[in-house]
Amino acid sequence: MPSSATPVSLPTVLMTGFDAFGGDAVNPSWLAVQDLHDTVIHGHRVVAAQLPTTFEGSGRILLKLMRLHKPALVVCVGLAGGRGGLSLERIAINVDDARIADNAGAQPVDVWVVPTGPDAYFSTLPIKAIWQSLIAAGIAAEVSQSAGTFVCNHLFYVLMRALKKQRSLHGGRKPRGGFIHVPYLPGQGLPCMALADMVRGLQLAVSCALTTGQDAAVGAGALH
Ligand code: PCA
Repeated sequence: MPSSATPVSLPTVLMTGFDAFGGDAVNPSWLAVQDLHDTVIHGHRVVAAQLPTTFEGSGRILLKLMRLHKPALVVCVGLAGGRGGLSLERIAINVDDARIADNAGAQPVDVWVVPTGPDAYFSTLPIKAIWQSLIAAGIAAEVSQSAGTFVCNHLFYVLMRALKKQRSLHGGRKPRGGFIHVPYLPGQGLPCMALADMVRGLQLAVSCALTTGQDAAVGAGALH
């Protein structure tokens, strides 16, 4: 007998990674979030999407995905070659300043992300609590004070601006979000991290963001 119960659709977590850029063959940020696509974390279904490494396209597509999925949480991920662990970005700044051209050939220098926007937005992820849970799980991690001035910072700024303007959803809680940089994969450069650890770390970060209200009060000085 067919069930009369209406299938309950789960709230969504939107995760994004970037395509390869700057001469690299792959971008671990996309490989890692792709692994989490369609998984369920604390009653939320993960939707993973790849964004182009372009100033123009990345933000535009992110906003479209946010309108479509109405996520309770958004975690954007990118590669930061040279970082030693998962970098929990604290702040997005209102400047594009590209050392290399993006994948569309654009290379903005010292221009605003949003000319009328504030200087910066803070992540609304509980970055200290996430840091603690990653270290407890044996995954290299740090709180980072700069996401750079290339496409990742640009996307982070667009994300935080969009979240700031949103009303509360899901039981009165405002959707939260932020940005996490991952290191190189083994063979891509040093320092590096295995893909499985990146995936486990991002899953833990999502889980922590969905279950932590107030961030942990641990000083940045205590993190190293
Ligand atoms: N990292 C770049 C852009 C795309 C990516 O994965 C950055 O850190 O800006």
